[in-house]
Amino acid sequence: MSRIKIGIVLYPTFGGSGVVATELGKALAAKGHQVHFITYSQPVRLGSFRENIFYHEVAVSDYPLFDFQPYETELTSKIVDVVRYEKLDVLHVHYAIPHASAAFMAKMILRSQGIKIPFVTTLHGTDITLVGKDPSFEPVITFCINESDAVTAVSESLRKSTYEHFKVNREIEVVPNFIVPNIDTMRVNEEMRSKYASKNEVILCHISNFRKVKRVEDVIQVFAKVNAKINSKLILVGDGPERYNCEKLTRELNLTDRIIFLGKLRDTVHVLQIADVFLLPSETESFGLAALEAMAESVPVISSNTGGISEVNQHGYSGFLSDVGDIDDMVKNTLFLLEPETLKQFKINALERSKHFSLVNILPKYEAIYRKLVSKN
Ligand code: GMT
Repeated sequence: MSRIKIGIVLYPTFGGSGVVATELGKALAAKGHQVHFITYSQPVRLGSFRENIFYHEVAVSDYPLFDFQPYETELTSKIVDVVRYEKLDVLHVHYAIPHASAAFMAKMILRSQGIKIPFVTTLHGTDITLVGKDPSFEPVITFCINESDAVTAVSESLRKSTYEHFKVNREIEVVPNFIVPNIDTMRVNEEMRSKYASKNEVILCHISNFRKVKRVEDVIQVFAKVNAKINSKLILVGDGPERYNCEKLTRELNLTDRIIFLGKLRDTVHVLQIADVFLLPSETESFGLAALEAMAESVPVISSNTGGISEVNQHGYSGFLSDVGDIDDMVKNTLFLLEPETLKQFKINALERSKHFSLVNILPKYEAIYRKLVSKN
């Protein structure tokens, strides 16, 4: 199988799209492809020196004339440069805004220089369900989706929403997110767990970017009711606009000794290893990568049934799903799940379900898309 030179354009932050794009690039590089990441700061999951991986930073200039720096223009110029001088075969842009329009513009510029470059756009969620629907973005998003050489969505639900909300007249392939095998053999032990909870306490966990859409206050409300019945601890990982409100609510509920705010963590595996249940009550979620990552560490999931979560978390098998905001139902399900024998079985099921999203099943789907485009070029 011949090596492909792929340019990956992504957000480098803690968001799911950046995590998926980075892990995909690392996996492609490990298979012998050459991967060039293009973004404004080092992707959080990129880590250290690895063969076949290159990172091209987009420097955002700071001219006093601009009230808003033209990131998309700087990104486009960087893409043109990298494609031209690294002789890339294909571009893969994650998150439509502004990556798909930058890729389209770069493609046009390169075409004027006699260079052909196809691009794949992967839709991740809020680029369609929240931001993309905004009338000020919509014409650009519709155009770029239609002009991409291939388009993928991370769930069937997101594919459907894209057709519902945009005048899209082309095929969108569903390529689900995936789990990278955990090569870290160190499992967190009882001693580490005991630092956060005593033997008779259970640990609930939530990981997110604390945006409104994640409904972290619901996590706290569910926890408060569960804790009233079963001695528990709640570990919250991440940071974002809602953190202040969540801390305030924690104080109002007198739960400061029960709820632990860890802030942002580069690697969440070890926290998941001491958790019993993962909570994801989001308002909208195109896939729910955080839930999948929990399941891969044998942690069953209590979630809302919005968007693509039901394609990941299987109701009554790897966890339970409730309507958005139905705190009482989530409490009922959590208490049921925490019955020792039930929990034991659901932990096994969660791990089993996560295997459906193994990297080995998903990587060839992206490789096939790249190959098809490269052979057409
Ligand atoms: O809000 C987030 O979780 C970040 C966001 C992003 O774009 O980085 O996540 C979206 O993409 C993830 C990876 O494909 C999905 O797992 C998330 O469900 C999706 N978020 C939403 O739809 C709210």
